[in-house]
Amino acid sequence: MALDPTCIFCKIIQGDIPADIVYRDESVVAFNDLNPQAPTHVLVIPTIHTPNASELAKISPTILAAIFSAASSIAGDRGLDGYRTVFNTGESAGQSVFHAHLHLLGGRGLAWPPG
Ligand code: DGP
Repeated sequence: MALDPTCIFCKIIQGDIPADIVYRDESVVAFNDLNPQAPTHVLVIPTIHTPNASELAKISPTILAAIFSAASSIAGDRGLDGYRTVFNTGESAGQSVFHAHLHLLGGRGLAWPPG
C-alpha cells in the first residue's frame, strides 16, 4: 500500500515533518514519541501505510515481525532489562494515529494491569 499524503506518520517516513529517528531500514522506521510516557518511548512503524496492526498482519506478517525485531534490537542496544510493546488498535483502545505503530516503552517500572 502506498503512503497516504494526509497521514502524519507517512510524512515522518518521507522526511516532510521532523522526528527524532532512532532506527531505519527498508521495512520500518523508529522514532521517539512526541509525548513520551517512559524514559524510552519509541514508535516503530511500517514504511507502508496501513491503519493498524490487524491490517498489517493481513498485508505483511513479514513486516509485522520486522517491527518486533527492530523493537527488540533497540531495547537491547539500550540495555533495557524489561520493556513493554503495545499496539493500540481502535479509538476505544487509545489509538489516535491511524498508521500502524508499535509503542516500545522502558526505562522505568511498568505497572500491570494497564489503564
Ligand atoms: P496512539 O495513541 O497509540 O495512536 O499513539 C500515537 C502516538 O504518536 C502518541 O503517543 C503521540 C505520538 N505522536 C503523534 N504525533 C506525533 C508526531 O508528529 N511526532 C512524534 N514523534 N510522535 C507523534
